[in-house]
Amino acid sequence: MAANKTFTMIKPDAVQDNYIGGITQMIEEGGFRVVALKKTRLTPERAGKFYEVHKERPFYNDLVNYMSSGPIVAMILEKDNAVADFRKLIGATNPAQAEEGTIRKKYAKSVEANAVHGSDSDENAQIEGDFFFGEDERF
Ligand code: DGI
Repeated sequence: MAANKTFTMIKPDAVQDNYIGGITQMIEEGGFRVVALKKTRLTPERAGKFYEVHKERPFYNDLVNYMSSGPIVAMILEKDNAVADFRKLIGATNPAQAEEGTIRKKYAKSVEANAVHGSDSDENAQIEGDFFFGEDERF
């Protein structure tokens, strides 16, 4: 994926609370174009693979259980400087530290149930987008 793309998920808590529309509106108003989008559910095995980089962290099992606890919405997004600009739009991992105007400030409940994922590098944006979407699902 080129450097103008990033990958996001709306996490189970936010899907459950009916925030798909509100979050997607903030994303589009933030200047991002939705290139690919699907609602799906991760099995514990798939969630474990997605978060493999965190497998030594103490919260890994909780994270995997949480991310497979209900449906999520996966998206590939396009904008100049997408990865960095999207992380600015979502705000800090812990919503208590997220700035006003960010998605996590508005929608996140806790450091775990923090409403959205955002890729942390161009390389991971590519890997994570490929994890969910085939070439014929991107427009
Ligand atoms: O890139 P981020 O999602 O902002 O944060 P990250 O890559 O450091 O962590 C990935 C996810 O793991 C994060 O969105 C929520 C979860 N997480 C991170 N730190 C903690 C955590 N979960 C718990 N329970 N406790 C933590 O300290």
